[in-house]
Amino acid sequence: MRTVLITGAAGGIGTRLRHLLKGVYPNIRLSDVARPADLASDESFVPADLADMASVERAVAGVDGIVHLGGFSVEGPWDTILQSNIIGCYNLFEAARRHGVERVVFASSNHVVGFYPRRRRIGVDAAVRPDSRYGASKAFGEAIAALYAYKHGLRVTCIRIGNFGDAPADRRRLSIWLAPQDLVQLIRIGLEHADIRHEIFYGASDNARGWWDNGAAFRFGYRPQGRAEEHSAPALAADAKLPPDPVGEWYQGGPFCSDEFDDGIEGSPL
Ligand code: 15L
Repeated sequence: MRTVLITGAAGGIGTRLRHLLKGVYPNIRLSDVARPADLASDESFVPADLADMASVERAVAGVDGIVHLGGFSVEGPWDTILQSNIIGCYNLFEAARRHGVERVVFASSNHVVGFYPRRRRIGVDAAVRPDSRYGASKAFGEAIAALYAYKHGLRVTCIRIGNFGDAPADRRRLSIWLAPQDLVQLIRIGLEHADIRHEIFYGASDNARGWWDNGAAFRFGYRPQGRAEEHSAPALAADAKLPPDPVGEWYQGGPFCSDEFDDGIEGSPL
């Protein structure tokens, strides 16, 4: 990979990645709707609104690989999700095909499978159970990724990111935490591993309370360094201050499940 584009470069994960990936690839191009406030003189930036194909094509032209973080990263109104995550994701993959991009790493989310109970351990082959319009849009992104891999030969890796940050924030995040360096490892597997064709990985660190079978990532050499349990005391203390949420506490997606919840399948053992 000589030139790698990071979309959503001004967002929370994008901002960290810009710094962590510096020097890893000869050229890194950043893209977002608005220019990051702290852009350095040696960083290249192309503005792009994901819903506008022409601007996405300008951002994508000439790159070998893309880390697609762009889009709306929490639950939101349908039109926002539609523009950013549905139309935007289609535009990104279609622009990648038109410009002969070799690889895409797609930032999917744990909310694709949020409606599995916490007591259930799932792999990447479990049927999707999105917990929100946001989660459903990420499932759409995974579907588009598979389409472009199987039909057009793009090498694609979808990472179902748990919760990215320096430390897990509460009980739920002890199970789904993803340390920044571990995300870098997963992205580098997606961009560099010779055998990648189409893969789905869970974006989780070495979490003793984890819910996911991440065998696929391990087979590609992933060796997470972050250990959630080392942060359990502050995470549990923070958790004790949260309001009770029986539905959210049952399901893996937490508050994304209880938000707008009515007459759903509450407390299902499966
Ligand atoms: C996500 O997908 C969101 O982007 C992030 O903001 C968190 O809410 C995270 O999931 C989570 O589940 O904690």
